[in-house]
Parts: sequence; C-alpha cells; structure tokens
Amino acid sequence: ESVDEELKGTDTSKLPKNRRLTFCVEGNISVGKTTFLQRIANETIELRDLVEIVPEPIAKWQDVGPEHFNILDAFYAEPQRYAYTFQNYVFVTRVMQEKESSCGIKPLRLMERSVFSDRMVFVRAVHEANWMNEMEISIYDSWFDPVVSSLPGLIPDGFIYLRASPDTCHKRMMVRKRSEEGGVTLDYLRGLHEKHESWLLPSKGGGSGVLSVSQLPVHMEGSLPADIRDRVFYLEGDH
Ligand code: DCP
Repeated sequence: ESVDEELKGTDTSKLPKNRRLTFCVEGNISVGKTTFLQRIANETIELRDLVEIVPEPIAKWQDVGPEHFNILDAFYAEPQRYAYTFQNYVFVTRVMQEKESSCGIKPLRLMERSVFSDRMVFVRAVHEANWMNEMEISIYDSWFDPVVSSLPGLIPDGFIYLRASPDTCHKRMMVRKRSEEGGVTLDYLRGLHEKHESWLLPSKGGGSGVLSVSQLPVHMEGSLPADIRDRVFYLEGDH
C-alpha cells in the first residue's frame, strides 16, 4: 500500500515492467561459477532471500533416462559422434530448468550459463574442432533463433562474466578432477576462453566493471535484444 502511495503521481511508464531480474553467470570451465553462486546462496545472509540460484543442469546431463546414460561423458569420449546430441540436450535441459524456476518470487534470479554461451562458445568450439559437421551446425542454427524467440524466459537482463586465464581454469580443473573432463586439454580451454572474450568483451577494456555500450558485443548471434549489450558485468577471477 505504501508503495502504491509513493507511486501516486509518478510516471509509471518509466518504471520497469518485469520486476524480476535475471542475470546469467558466464565463464570458462572450472572458473568458479558454481562456487560464486553457492557463496551468494549460502554465505551471504542478506542476499539469501533476494536471490534465486538456478544451477547449470549438469546433473541432468550425467543421468539420462531409466538407463542412467551419462551424455556428458559420452560427448567427451566420442565428441564427433555426440557433440550435436549433447548440445541439443543441453538446450532442452536449460528450457526445462528455466521453466522450473520461472514461478519464483525472489527479485533476482542468477542462472549458471545460458543458451547464448552454448551457442557463442561451445557450439562454435565443437564446430571448429570438426566435432559438429556442416549439416549439424545448420540444423542447430535453423532452430536456435526461432525457438529462443518463442521462449522469452531464456533471455536474461544481463550477464556476469567470471573471467580468468585458461591456465588458472586448467589448474582448477585438475584439482576438481570431474571424471568426464579427463580429456579436456589446455588448448580446448584456450579456445573457449577466446570465444568468451570475443563474445562478452570484444574490445578488452581492462579492469573489472561495467562496460560502456560501445565496448559491447556487436556480433551477438541469437535473439538477444540490442539493449542487452550494455549489460555485461565482469569480474577478474585469477586469484
Ligand atoms: N559444456 C559443454 N557445452 C555446453 C555447456 C557445458 O560442453 N554448452 C560442458 C563443459 C564442462 C561441463 O559441461 O565440461 C560443465 O560446464 P561448466 O563450465 O558450465 O561448469 P563448471 O562446473 O566447469 O563451472 P565452474 O567450475 O565455473 O562452476
């Protein structure tokens, strides 16, 4: 009621329409996205009631169907055979994850990764590695934009980019030792790093902070509204 009082006489057309904000947390394999999100969820008491965390659906990738297939493992074991199947499933599980979290009431939703990093980083990487052939990338591209446009919940209000050198990520990956990632090389991490950089930080402004509009990605593929490009925040994470 008091809010209503305050709003009297204000030009409500200038107020944001959708009150829940969604930010996607991006960054290379092992950079620390999960740790970052867990700290917010568990350690920052002031934020706990304000922030809903949507983790990456990796558990869904490791345990598919009654046979308990591990499709993440299948992808790394036979990338040429399973890259498309895996990326397709990653997309579908993100849609499922988004739906599951779409009714929450906390004002800020933080999601681990997005369909945009899938497209701009991983799909590009597996295509370049010839793990996805021309037909498969064409199929992916033919449905990506129309499907994303029909699911507005997938489009965030902005991105938080956790940025660290590929060496740091590699060291962290070695410590973590996720069984499926045994074959992930430093070179592959370098490729993923470059793709994150050119997508989220094309002009490498330097230092942490908010980027100015002119520095933001101009070659965004996928159905991202143009104004999202002035909403990338990044944090240096080499320490
Ligand atoms: N992956 C992929 N293609 C995608 C998304 C993810 O190949 N479109 C792979 C990369 C990793 C695994 O899935 O092997 C999980 O990826 P993340 O980097 O998102 O998760 P991490 O747990 O490594 O992140 P962090 O350590 O930062 O929490």
